[in-house]
Order: sequence, then structure tokens, then C-alpha cells
Amino acid sequence: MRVSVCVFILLLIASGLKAEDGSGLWLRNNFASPVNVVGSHKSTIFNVAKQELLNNWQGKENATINLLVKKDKRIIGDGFLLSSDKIQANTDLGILYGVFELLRQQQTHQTVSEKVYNPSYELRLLNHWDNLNSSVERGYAGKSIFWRTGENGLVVTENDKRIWTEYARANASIGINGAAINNVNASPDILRPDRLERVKAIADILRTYGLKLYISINFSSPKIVGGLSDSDPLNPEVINWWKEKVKEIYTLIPDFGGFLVKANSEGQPGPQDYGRTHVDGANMLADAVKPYGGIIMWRAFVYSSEEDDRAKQAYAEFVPFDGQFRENVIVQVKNGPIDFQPREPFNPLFGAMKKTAIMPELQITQEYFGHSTHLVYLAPMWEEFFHSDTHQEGTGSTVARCTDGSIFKHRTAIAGVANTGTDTNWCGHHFAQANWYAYGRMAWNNQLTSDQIADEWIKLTFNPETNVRVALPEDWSVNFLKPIKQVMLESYEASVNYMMPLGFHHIFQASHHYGPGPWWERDGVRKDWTMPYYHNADTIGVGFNRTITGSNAVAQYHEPLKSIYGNLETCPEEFLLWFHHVPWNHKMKNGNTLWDEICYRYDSGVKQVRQFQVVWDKAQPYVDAGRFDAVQRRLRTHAHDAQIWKDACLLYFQEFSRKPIPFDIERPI
Ligand code: GCW
Repeated sequence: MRVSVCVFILLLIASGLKAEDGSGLWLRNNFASPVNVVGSHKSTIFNVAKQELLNNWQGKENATINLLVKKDKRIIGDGFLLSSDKIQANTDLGILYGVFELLRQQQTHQTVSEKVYNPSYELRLLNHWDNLNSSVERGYAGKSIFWRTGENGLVVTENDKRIWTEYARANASIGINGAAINNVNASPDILRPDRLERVKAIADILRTYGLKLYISINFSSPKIVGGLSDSDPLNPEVINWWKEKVKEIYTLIPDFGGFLVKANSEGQPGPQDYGRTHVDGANMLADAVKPYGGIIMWRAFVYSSEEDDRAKQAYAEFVPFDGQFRENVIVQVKNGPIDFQPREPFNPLFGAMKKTAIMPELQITQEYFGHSTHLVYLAPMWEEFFHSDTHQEGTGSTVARCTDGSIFKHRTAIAGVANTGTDTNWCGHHFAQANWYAYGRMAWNNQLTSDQIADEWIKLTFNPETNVRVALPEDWSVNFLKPIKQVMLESYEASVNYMMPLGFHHIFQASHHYGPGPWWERDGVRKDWTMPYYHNADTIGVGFNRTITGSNAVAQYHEPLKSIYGNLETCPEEFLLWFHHVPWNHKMKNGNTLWDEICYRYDSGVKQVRQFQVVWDKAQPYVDAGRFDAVQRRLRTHAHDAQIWKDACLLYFQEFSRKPIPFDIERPI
């Protein structure tokens, strides 16, 4: 009996169940044609590249492909030159990336033409907010893939290795070359020898696909782990402790990437605890890792309740330090000045710190986008961010150009907060895989469009031809690809509409950040952790006055933005309530009053999600049952949540506007 169950399970696996459960991500090819691969180089990565080509070739049968590691000035870093019969790169990793690009073009039916592909950023990282007890902060896809609990939690199993290998492969396929594998709210325990052994085991596997390993550290480690009397960055004993610790790490992991640090932020310890500065803290660590080529990513996510406006603090604290950080320090800045909100203007630190390497931090995990329940494709938001013009070095100083080395010649890097976990499909929602994919693609090339990336991802992920070798239905492009891409492209704006249109921000229910909570406040809770702080609704109007008559956060933006944002008439409407406290009767560009416009925006968000349901239902013939049902179920909850957002926010704000809602509000049946 038991034997037959096993056989049955094996058969299921062999018959492609793996592809249907979503675990194959966008790497779902199940067959290959023969190909001759010419070229050799003694390295694991080179061999991995060769094997990938042999295992997945879908071009002409018995074609010949040359893999050539040879310096060429046109090729930068781990970039590559691709043509129909050759991949050339300066490094083995470049060859691997070239292989994946070639396979992608085959699987998406493109004609391969000769072209150089260079990365926008030198370092393209994932940040995992994984705790050592296996939970994941803001993780919605199961437990940590790196950390387990229990008596044998630190023992490296075959299953661990398999997951880490698949993880590394998926990342390499989209150009990601580094991972910080523990939460920025860091447990000091990561630096204890038994944990470092596990870190080494992970590094050994990630390396085979060209990923460097980084860890987040707790600034109080010298005191907590090392037993010193303090962790003052200017204390010679502390300096020495870090030096010794770094030596220990590099003995285990010679190509270790460096440290990610959240200091003096949300209660985390930091140099300010000892009257020192971010520069003192970051430079001390930078000196410790420097002999080994390591880097320090120092986060600028700082705010306190004493400030009149949380949005101003990072700029105020960091800009005065411009030019004082060591060359191997990179200041890591979230895309917006508050905190990964549905829509924020770019953080004014971008372009403003000219003598410091600045790296963007994006959030892939959907902390503020309905977790793993809502279907939200985030690439349009990132596209908007990259293209935002800071004007810092004249017109065209986009965030992309300020951070990718085009304007300022520093090290370049980018980080995305990962959405992976132990869920079979890695990300909880099948469409959340697209955000991991899109992040990697944009980190490689910050000029790719969200449209192109969605197109690629759908073809790779849902094309039945690449999954289980059935012929592509003739109407697939019209009836599946096109409408589903449309859903993805609209989904970001839809979620802004039903959650926080017109510049509203942080009106989430506290702590879990899932549903609405514009009313949320408690006695004794710091003000910037209550929600009316962000919307300031009263009988006159609503919104945060960040103009010269308010907090004057607009002054942190370079002209002409300062004036454009600062003036009610010129401020883009999507940021209206971000920068202004606006009267309910204010006339919008389309003639509606602000109040009516708020109502219509919320309503249109709900309608959009309901339309997504209609589109998905029609997609049924083109999707396997498992993934179809999973997405359909989630869309049902998504639509219901959108309606709750609309009703809750409108009924709440109506207490202040005292105006009728221009349509019937929905009530639970
Ligand atoms: O958005 C907030 C999150 C915290 C997170 C913090 C940060 C890791 O709610 O969970 O902590 O940002 O980015 O440090």
C-alpha cells in the first residue's frame, strides 16, 4: 500500500505537477533540444552556465553556441555580449547571465540579435527580513527559507540545500547577485559561531550561481555577544572586537559581501546611543571589512516622534554628512520619504547626497499592498520612481541616473526586500512571483518598462508550451496574454485608488498594515505611530501641509520641484494630500470637488478589482486548475477588501467633510 502511494506521488511529480504548483517560478521549461556548447573555463559558475544551456536549449536542434570569457571594453562588470551563436563576457558570471538571457529570448519567442547587455547597478541585492527563529517580518509566504527552529534547526539538510540552490538559480536568472539573509531588526546571535557555520553553508551554495552573501548586524553586538561594557564605535575595544569578528567571518566565507545595518531606527541600537554619529558607526565598520573588500550598507530609514514631520528626518540627518562616509559605505534609502506607501514622491535624498554612494531600497514583499492576498504588480510603481526627475543636476537627473553611476561616480547598488518563503510557490500569491522577477529585471536594467517585464513574465510563467510541451493555443496571445497583462499593469493604480488615492498615506490599520485604519490612535502611543498624524482631516479639509506654511518638507526638493509641489495649483494631483491640507470644496482638474473626487477614486479602485475577477474567470481554459483556483480565490477576497477600504475610508472621512457620498455606499448583506 505504502509503496503504491509513493509510486503515485512520483508519477505526479514526473507528470509536471511541479510546474503546475508554481514552484518552478518563471523557470518552467521541461524539455530541451540538443545543442553543442563550445568553450571551457575552469570554474563552477562556467560549468553551471554550460549545463543550463544544455538542459534548456529551445533553439535550432544541434546548433553550436560559443561561450567566450574574453575582455571587451564594451562589456561592463558582469555584462555580456549576446548573439545568435555566441555569448561573450569578461567574467564567468557574465556568461551565466548571458545564458539566461538567451534562454529567456528563446522561451519568449524573440529573435536573438547581437547586443551588449550591461547591468545598471553593480550590486543587485535581495534583503530578507528573516528572523533566526524562522519567522519572517512582513513575510506572507510561509517561514524563512534560511532559518529553522527546533533542536536540529541549525543542521543543514539536503532539503535546505535543494531550496537554496533553486533560490540561487532563480535569482541568477534575473541578474540578482547578492542576498542579505537575516532581518535588519537583527538578532545579535547571527554573529555566534554556530549561526555563522550555517551562514557559511548558505554562502557555499549561493556562490555556485554567483550570489554573494551579506548579513544584517545588530549595532550592540560587541556588548551582547562579545561581553564588552559597551558598543561605542570609538571605543578601541569595540573597534578591535569588530575586526576580530570580521576576520572570523572571512575565514569561513572568503568572498563575504559585507554588513547591512539598521541603526538608531525604530528602537534599534546605534552610534547615537553613545553620542556618536551615523558616520562614526558606518566608518568604523567599513574600516573593519575594507581589507577584505567588504562593504557596509547603512540604512537611512530614521524617524522619531519629536520631529514635526517624519518625512523630513532622513534628509535632515544624512545630508550634513555628505562626503564623510568611507568609500565602501553605501547609504541605503527607501524609495519614498515615509515608508513603502502605496504612492510616495521619491525620497529627496536621491540626488541630494552627491559625494556619497546612495542605493535605493524597494519593497517587494507586499507589506502595504494586501500581503499575499491582493494581486498587485509593483513594476509600474518602480518605473515611476526610477523616472522621477530630481532636477539635482539639471533637468533629466532622474532617480535612475542619480543612482546608477550616470551622474555621480560612486559604487552602485540596489536592494529589494524579498517576498520569498517556504510556501510551495515561494511567494504566497502566484502573481507575487512577478514582483520578484520584475525587481531583478529592473535592478539589471532600470530602463526596462513594466509592460515589457509583464509580457516576459506571463510568457515564461503561464505559457503552456514551455510548461508541458502542449502546443500553444492559437488564441493564447489575444485571450490570455493581452488581458492578463492589462490586469497586471492596472493593478498598481487600482490599489492606490481603493487604499490611498490623491496622496493619502499611512492610513493603515496599525501594526499589521493590511486593512484601513485612518481613525487609529491610542493614548500613550507616539504620534507618528497614529494615523490622523498623516491625514489631518478636519471640517475644513484633509491632507498633510508640507508647504512653507506647514512642515516645509517641500524645501528638501530641488527647484522647480519645491515650487511645483509647494503650490496647490501646480502640485500633481497624485501627491495633493501628501503636500497640502486641501479644502473639501477644492476644485480638481476634472471639475469635481476634492470630496467627490476622493469618493470616485475609491469607487473606481473597487470596480477595477471586480473587473480583474471577470478577466481571470475568462482565463480558465488557459491555466492549470491549481493556479486558476488559487488566484480566483484570492481575487474574491481582494475585491471584498477593496470594498471594505472604500466604505471604511469614505464613512470615516465623511464625518469631517459632512458631504454626501455621490453614490450608494455598499453595506454588508
Ligand atoms: O515599514 C517598516 C516595517 C518594519 C520594518 C521597517 C524597516 C524591518 O513596518 O517591519 O522593519 O519598516 O524597514 O526597518
